[in-house]
Amino acid sequence: MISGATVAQHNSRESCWIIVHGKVYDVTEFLDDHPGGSKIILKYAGKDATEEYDPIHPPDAITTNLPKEKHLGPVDPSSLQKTVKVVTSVEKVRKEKLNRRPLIDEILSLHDFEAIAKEVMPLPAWAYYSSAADDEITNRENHVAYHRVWFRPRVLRDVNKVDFSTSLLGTKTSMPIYITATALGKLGHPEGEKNLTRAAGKFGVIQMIPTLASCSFDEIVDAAIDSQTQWMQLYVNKNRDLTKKFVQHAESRGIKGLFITVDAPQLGRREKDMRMKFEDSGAKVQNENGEQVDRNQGAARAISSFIDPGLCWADLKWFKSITKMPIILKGVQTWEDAVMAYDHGVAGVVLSNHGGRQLDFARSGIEVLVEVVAKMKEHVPGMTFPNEKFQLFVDGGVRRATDVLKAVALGANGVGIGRPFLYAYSAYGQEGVEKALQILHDEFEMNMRLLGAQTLKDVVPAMVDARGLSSHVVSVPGDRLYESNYESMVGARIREE
Ligand code: 173
Repeated sequence: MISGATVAQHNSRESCWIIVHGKVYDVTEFLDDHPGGSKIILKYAGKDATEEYDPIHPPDAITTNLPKEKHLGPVDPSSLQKTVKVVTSVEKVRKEKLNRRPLIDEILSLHDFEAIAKEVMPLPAWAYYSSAADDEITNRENHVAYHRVWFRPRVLRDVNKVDFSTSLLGTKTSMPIYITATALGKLGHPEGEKNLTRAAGKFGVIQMIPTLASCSFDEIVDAAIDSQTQWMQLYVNKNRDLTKKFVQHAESRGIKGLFITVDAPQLGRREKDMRMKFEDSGAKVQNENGEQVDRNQGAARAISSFIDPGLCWADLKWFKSITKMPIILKGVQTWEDAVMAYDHGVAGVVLSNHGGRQLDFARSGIEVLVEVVAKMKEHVPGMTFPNEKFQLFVDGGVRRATDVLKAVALGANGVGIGRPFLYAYSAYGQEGVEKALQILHDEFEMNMRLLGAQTLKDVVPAMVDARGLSSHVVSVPGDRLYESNYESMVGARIREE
């Protein structure tokens, strides 16, 4: 057992020990190799770094990356000085607001979770989850695009019973939605992605596990019940051996779909998040010590440096040779690429712009869906949508079951929802995610009735008027709930002394 006092002596660049989950590690020689830079480790030199470490690393990152001889052993817990956490006034206000959250029964829509999460989440988590690329035009367009699709409901169709279950990549799901992949789940809640797994299991909904989850991949799979289906989102590593290991491990653990992200050869600039980082650490001290990595871009940039920008169509053959899982390309944004994906024999595409976090002025998934369906029908005469063999998914901006039903009417097999579930558990834990799924379930039931659809087969193109979808200049009533949650960007400001 190592005493806390001994650890505390190793508090410099010359000798740097840290404590993570009760174990002491000598990271002196690792400092310059740390993808997130040395400065952040040095902040915790001689101290317990667990709290900072947890959201941005899988639990085994330190044990696998550090040679055995640098694992110094357990720290004597009784020797650790109880660190008096300095609670900032911002933190105090946040905690106090947490006690004043509305009862979960008072939450009526996914927008409500966002409104509460914004108030009660740690600021860096809110900045990271809510931020998007550049001027966030695509981020907002993703939601607004659904306002350009209107319904043509049918009447007198006996909607006593309605059934909106379907099957996605061969798995039955209670609703035509799935929980899509989002990174760094523990920023918002200590249980991170497991909140999503457990709620998805209860509701018979599929969860896509992110490559850059805070929980380890196995922890997330272990949190699932037997009958539960999980997919995996893949960032392709420059080191293909590592990618192969990861993919084959996922397959051996029963993952039912491999979603390769193709819209992020480089991570987009999310200025709200970046500005938060400046304010957090003080712009004056940035880039001391000749840091290799630009920490200004936040943890996400640092941990994404392994992603291969050289990934290309020719690689798909290799992926097919290493796995039998269906392969889906996540982040297709034109009909040309959808047709190429089909010709390369993949099982589907996600029409997505990464929640507006990558290329600003990329079009919304729902708009791309319409052109993809039309051009695929030309490409393959007789092909119909939704199609079993080439599945179309859409994500981005979805807040209501009506949004999902519009996508289904236009030919989507299923729709991914990401941020709303993060907000749900950041505000209310697993119970929040369950409530969010229940809200969607209730919305589906009512809207199927109001549309005159007994099953999703009745939700056909004639049920929507999407003529205005590709016109980006239309005036529709504003969405007040959405807009009151949307946080306006602020420009550079003079620092207070
Ligand atoms: O959108 C993201 O933030 C994202 O996909 C990502 C990618 C790499 C590291 C962290 C997050």
